[in-house]
Amino acid sequence: MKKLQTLCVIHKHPLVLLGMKKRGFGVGRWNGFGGKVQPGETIEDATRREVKEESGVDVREIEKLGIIEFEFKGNPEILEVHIFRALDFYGEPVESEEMRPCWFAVDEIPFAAMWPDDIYWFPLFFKGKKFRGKFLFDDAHNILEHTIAEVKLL
Ligand code: 8OG
Repeated sequence: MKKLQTLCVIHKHPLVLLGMKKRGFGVGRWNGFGGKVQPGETIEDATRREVKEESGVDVREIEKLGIIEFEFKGNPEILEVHIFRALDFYGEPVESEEMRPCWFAVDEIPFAAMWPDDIYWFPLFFKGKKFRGKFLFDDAHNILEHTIAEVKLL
């Protein structure tokens, strides 16, 4: 079974807006903003809605740069995460119940406090490359297997 998820990273060079996840899946990690796609919603609309709910800002133009599938050993569910870049936003970031936003320099991304796959694809993301990948994790969120490749089309 596949579950669609969105993830949006706001990249206002040389800074990136990340949020500290305060609860739920990925708690204690810095990440972009995103979540589940609701029935009847496009992936792009879900991305904009989640960014607004979690960070307080509006993103209009978003570009899909990646699709990554995540699997956890022993769990049949596959998370298909659609990863977007926003080069601009409107409003001021504010802390929500789910996320505490903070700006980071692109060369000071806190990979040690992020999902372990992020270090594999953020470099492609920053170059504006499109990519596809798959990661298999164990229960402790160690990467057991992975593929990541630049693609022309998503
Ligand atoms: O709604 P929920 O809290 O479940 O959203 C989870 C968010 O986390 C969603 O934006 C997708 C994102 N996400 C994963 N796995 C990974 C991952 O391995 N790396 C990153 N950077 N984000 C992930 O679900």
